[in-house]
Amino acid sequence: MSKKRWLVAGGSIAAAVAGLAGPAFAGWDGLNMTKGVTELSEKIYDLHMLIFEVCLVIAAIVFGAMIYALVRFRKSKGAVADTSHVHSTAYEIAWTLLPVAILIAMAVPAARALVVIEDTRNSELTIKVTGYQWKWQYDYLDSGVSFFSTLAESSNFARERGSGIDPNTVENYLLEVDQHVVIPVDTKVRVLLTANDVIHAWWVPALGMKKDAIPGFVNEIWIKAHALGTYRGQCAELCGRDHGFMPIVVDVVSKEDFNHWVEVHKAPAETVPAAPQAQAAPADAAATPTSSTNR
Ligand SMILES: [Cu+2]
Repeated sequence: MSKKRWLVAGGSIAAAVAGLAGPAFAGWDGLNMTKGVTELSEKIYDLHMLIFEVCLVIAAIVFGAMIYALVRFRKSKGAVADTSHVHSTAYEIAWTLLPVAILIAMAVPAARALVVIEDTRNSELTIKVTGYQWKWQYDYLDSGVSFFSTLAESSNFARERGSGIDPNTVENYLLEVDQHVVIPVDTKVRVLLTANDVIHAWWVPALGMKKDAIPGFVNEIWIKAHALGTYRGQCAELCGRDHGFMPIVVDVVSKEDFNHWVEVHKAPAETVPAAPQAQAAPADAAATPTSSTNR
């Protein structure tokens, strides 16, 4: 191929790549993982970007060298294979040690992030999350607030076959629940995850963590959100027919608003057992060993 034809070919490839990259970059935020709003989500995002950049550099070097060699030493230019480096011990050692060194260098920040992720000490609040087919139960262990959170009626009506409701007209379709989880901002919240039937997984992308909720096991994650707002997620473990209909909605509110919310929501729990205490006691006693053997 003449120099001119190479230039034309190169130019059209570049144009094609630019054409593809244009729309892709417009939606880049949708392609990449979210940075989220918690200490952990940002750590995980930074780690992800660091590893991604290392991969980009490696790819540029490897493909650059490969393309250069293909073009520069092509047969049509009279290149003859150089066999002097075949089975070279020095080369073998170099291309074994170099990747090992890169992997170790990447493992250091990854291990550091893992240690922080697993460290649930010094949490200020604990919420037990129990997965059911197909809803979530939330127990605030410190204050006794407890409730179930199920798919909002607006989504539930629209999802039914022949409902006549256009899902596009439903706000937060399949991402809205009747009872939001409420957590205070800038507070380390420990979340205990378990399930009462099959395996579910609790996942709110903006909060950075996703973990399985497994019957008979208690998994834990922690969240420390620094931005007020409403964050939505879904069950992330195929758990049966209505797996797609058990979303998660978390409200991050100020500490004052959270305390107020706790006061409002724990009030009925305190007044209800007061009257039938004598009746409830044997039922409780009978229920406790069963529930503990189930664990
Ligand atoms: Cu599920």
